[in-house]
Formats: sequence, structure tokens, C-alpha cells
Amino acid sequence: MKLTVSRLLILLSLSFGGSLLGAINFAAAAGDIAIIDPYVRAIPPGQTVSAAFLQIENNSEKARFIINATSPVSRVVELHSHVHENGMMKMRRVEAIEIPAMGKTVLKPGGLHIMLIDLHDSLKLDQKVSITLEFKDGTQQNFEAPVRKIMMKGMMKK
Ligand SMILES: [Cu+2]
Repeated sequence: MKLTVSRLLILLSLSFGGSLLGAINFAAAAGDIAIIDPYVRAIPPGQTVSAAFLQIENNSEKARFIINATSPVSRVVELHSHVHENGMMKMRRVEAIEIPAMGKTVLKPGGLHIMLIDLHDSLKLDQKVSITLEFKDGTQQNFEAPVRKIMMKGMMKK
């Protein structure tokens, strides 16, 4: 049984494409906060804004709140949501993103996201973007999100 499990883990980390990334995600999962499947939207050359998406699991008995995020790739990082307004989808900055106790919050296209504004350089496909989340309780969580192409509305990745 033990052998089977470790074999499965090896297969899993290989299928992540980068065993290092797999190892980092796995290590993060050991704490109260688990970062799952993070990625950054690929953008055309010359465009200076993009967004990061991920799932965040809170394996503790206390709700956690992301109140800020930073990244070396852009001058400004903001927490955003989408709202419907007069039949239009608009982005709004939010003060905090809650991850309920023993719950999960999903940041995805058309919903909550981490906005990367004023990028220093164009993003390359598969490039790893380092992002640090800052929580209300003063703790931080860093993760690396690969740059991926995201299909437009109607063909969304998730
Ligand atoms: Cu936004």
C-alpha cells in the first residue's frame, strides 16, 4: 500500500511537468493554506496588464482573509472581483478575499482574480510568476504560477 501511494505521488509530480513546482505546491498543502493550480493569463506582446487565478484551501478552523498581494513582475497588484452592471461585466477592486474556515475560495476568469497592473516585461508562456499573498493576520504565502493561455468566454478553462 505504502509503495503504491509513493508511486502515485511520483506520477503526480511528474505530471505537473515540473517536479520542483509540484514539490512546492505539495509543501504548501502541508500548512493551513493550500494553493491549488495557480496560473497567470498569457497576454499579447505590448499589453501591460494580466491576472492570476488559483484555488485556495483553508484547512484551519479560522476564516482567513487575503488583504494584499505582491509580485516582482508588476508595479501594482490588486485584488479584484467581477460585477454585473447594466448587462456588462466590470472589474472591481476588493478590500479582501475571504477563505472560509475549512473551506475553499476559487479565483477564476470572470470571478475573483489577482490583477497584475503595469507589468515590467512581457510574460512568456510557461514562465513562473512569483506571487506573495498577505493575510489579515500578518502571515504571507508565496507561490509560483505558470503563464498559460486562457480561452475566451464560453470556452473558459474552468
Ligand atoms: Cu481585474
